[in-house]
Amino acid sequence: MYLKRIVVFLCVSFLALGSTGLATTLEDVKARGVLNCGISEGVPGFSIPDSSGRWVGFDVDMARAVAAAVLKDGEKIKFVSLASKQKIVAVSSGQVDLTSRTTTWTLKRDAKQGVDFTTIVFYDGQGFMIPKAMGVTSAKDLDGASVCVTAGTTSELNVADFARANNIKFEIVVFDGKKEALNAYASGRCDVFTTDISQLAALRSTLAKPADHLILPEVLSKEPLSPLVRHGDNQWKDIVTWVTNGLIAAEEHGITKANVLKIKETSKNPVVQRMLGKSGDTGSYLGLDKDWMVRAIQTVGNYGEIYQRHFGPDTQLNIPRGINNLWTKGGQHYALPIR
Ligand SMILES: N[C@@H](CCC(=O)N[C@@H](CS)C(=O)NCC(=O)O)C(=O)O
Repeated sequence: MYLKRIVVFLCVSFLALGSTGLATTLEDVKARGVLNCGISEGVPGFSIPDSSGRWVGFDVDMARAVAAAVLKDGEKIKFVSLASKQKIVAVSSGQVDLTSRTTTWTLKRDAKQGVDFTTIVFYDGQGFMIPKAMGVTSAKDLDGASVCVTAGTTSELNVADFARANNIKFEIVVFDGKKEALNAYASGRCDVFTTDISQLAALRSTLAKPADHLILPEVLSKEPLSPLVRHGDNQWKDIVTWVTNGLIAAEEHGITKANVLKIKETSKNPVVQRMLGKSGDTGSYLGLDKDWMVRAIQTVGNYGEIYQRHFGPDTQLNIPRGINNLWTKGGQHYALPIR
């Protein structure tokens, strides 16, 4: 009798756990039918709601590619706006399935904070923005300046390192969110605003008179930005890694949003055939179907198309590809082999 009760108890507990905590992220996302993605508080170019409230931007497209590969629809995403200090814990706690939000890959975050990084999608570096009227042309001339910065960022740590290394003193003023930090700078509370240089360009464009502000030439740090996932679910990490890597591979092979279906049918290149599911079954290694990469590319285009759409010369930001170009064109992006 007792034994029977114990068996029933164990079975019920096991089933309960199975439906709550034991499912993999892939299973959870498929069952939910929606990808939960942590995103910024709004940075032009990277992620910002458009006039109809739909999120658009470079980081948004990286996440839509994952939704297209996994859920067969790049629109099946719920974006959760996160302040910088929330971005790690939102992933480690399972509040979101991934974060695609200007997050720098660092040792401590990777090893100690319950998250894993995937693909470096943007190589950035930290910089300083000042009002032109200050008349300063180098960060080393900023001794005694007050610096506005957002809490929970690498920016907060790097600015202190920079002061120490250059034997200068800053008054570092830390704000809970980016909005507060930027407003404080705009209203003259601080002499300097600091964050990743691409974000400085993006946020400068939102100020009342962008031309009155200067981004100083110094690059304080390396900020390799990557989508992140919860530590401990290797299959999910692989999915996000290989979808984002696949967008870079697509650019290497000249596969675009417009030509992907044609290339799938006509290409004789075995590498391309494997990537697009024409031969082999690379999707099955990830728990996905054969067309995982075709859908990702159809939805957002290749890496270069995404970059052009949000940072290219036709955009307000116009951030040169530079280090974010393909390795074959002098940049850092080098796709891993899909085989
Ligand atoms: N890459 C840095 C900083 C990135 C970052 O998120 N910066 C702040 C300050 S500008 C921010 O909140 N950005 C975007 C936003 O959510 O509005 C990091 O990973 O800590």
